[in-house]
Amino acid sequence: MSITLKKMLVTCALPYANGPIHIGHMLEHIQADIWVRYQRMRGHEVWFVSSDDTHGTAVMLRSKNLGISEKNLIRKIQQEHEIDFLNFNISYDNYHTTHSMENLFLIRKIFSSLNKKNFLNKKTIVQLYDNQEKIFLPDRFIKGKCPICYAEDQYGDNCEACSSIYEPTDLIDSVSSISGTPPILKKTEHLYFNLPFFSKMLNKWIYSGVLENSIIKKTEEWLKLGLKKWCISRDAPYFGFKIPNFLNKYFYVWLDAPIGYISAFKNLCLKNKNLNFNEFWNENSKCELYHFIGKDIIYFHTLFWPAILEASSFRKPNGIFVHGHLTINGLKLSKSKGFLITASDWMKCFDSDSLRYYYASKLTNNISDIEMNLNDFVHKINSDIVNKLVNLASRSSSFINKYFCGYLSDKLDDYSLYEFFISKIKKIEIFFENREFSSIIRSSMKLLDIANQYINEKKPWKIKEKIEKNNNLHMICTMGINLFRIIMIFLTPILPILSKKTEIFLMSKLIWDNIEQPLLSHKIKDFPRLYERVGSDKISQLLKLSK
Ligand code: NOT
Ligand code: ZN
Repeated sequence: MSITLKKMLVTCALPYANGPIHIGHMLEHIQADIWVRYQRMRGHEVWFVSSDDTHGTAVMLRSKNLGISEKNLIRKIQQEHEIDFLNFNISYDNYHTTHSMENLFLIRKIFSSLNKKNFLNKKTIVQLYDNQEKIFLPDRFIKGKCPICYAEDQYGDNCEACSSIYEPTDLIDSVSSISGTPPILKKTEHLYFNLPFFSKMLNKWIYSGVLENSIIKKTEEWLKLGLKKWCISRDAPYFGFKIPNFLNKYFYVWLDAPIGYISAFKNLCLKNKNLNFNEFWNENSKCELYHFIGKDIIYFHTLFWPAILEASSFRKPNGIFVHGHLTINGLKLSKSKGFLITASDWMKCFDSDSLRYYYASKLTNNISDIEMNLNDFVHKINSDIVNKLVNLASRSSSFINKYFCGYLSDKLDDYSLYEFFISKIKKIEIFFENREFSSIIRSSMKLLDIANQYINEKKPWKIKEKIEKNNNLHMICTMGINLFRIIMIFLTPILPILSKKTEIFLMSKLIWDNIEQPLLSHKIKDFPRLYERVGSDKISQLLKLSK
């Protein structure tokens, strides 16, 4: 069946350039990558970009601590991030940086557009100031009690317990996390974006099919509380882009970070002359734009971002896909609490397909948190990938190689069973489209149980007449290989390494549109080592590294 081909741009939230990629970040990049690989398999034109988020006080203080310049820090970190994404086969077309010419150009353009349309105004406010360190305190460097739900130990900008957004001065009993002293109040002038002006537009936009229901509800609550003007400037010292004609003031990192989505694509257009920037970003672009994000940054993406885009006459996203947070053995990943499994530590103990598979087995399209139990992980990988999937190929191919010179028969043993597998395609397509990856894994495993059961019942190892072409043995083993191939096509977006190895083994590409035609009278290779069992002894090694 033919489908209408689309052009899409897909992004992940930009990781901060102040620390390593951990497997919590990787949840999002893997989720988006699976979706992107699926869309590409269906023939759509998909551009997948992200970038390091380089500005702000955290990067500034980090580089100060390390005694290197910010530029050197972000260069080094970007290299490490790119290696991590490569190791996990995240198929970015471009991975850029917000400290770039493109981003500077775009923020200036957007700034001047906001200015021209009168969406900005200056206001003098009092702000929390660390009088010991002589620095205005960014929201993330103030801790105190949430003014809404009274949860302890919350940052100055939003509450992790109740997701409320507030002013840092609203925080109760605050202290500076730079010096540990209680901050003082100090006057300063700032630039505000007229977010309330866009309430009406946002109130409509959130119902236009871009958000899941639970995200609509959250955003509705914020809209009901009433939007406030958004402060988009920060005082020096700051690492970021200077605001034109506003002495010692910088653009707030949360303004230039989402613009990083646009600039990563703009930079890609420089490298690929066939791409047309305006076609993707014009106000009435027909191309589709999707952002994958975590639930902690919904506000920025459902309110600020569409308002800024609307205000500066860029197109708005078609979908914002939000995932929950990762817990490991019940614990939250946290640098400050000393429990962080980095992507590179993971690769010292396990492979990347296994993490991709495990995440897929847990991912749905809602924002519930994802719990990773490491024993369960080892068990699932060995039982699903090794015992069910790879084993089906191994037990079927050995006879093909031994008695039939590696050639598949020209008929299948059981066409109705083959048809039954094919009848699941539509369902799998819908699961992929809707990002219900756990259902794909569940359905695939059910099918594998049926396939393995089929081999168990046919007992090819008991068949006496072996050599003659197209005998039962030949057709049963060919059937096994073909059922394996169907499942491998389904799992290709999830398991890129295993699927590459499978293509070499089957001497045939795993192509979505070819699922329905079985591989017949076709030569395959000797059965290779497709996948190594994962060792439970590696769990303690990983936990040691993560301390
Ligand atoms: N660096 C941010 C974070 O929370 C994400 C920025 C995403 C870009 O890790 N954003 N917008 N809007
Ligand atoms: Zn709260």
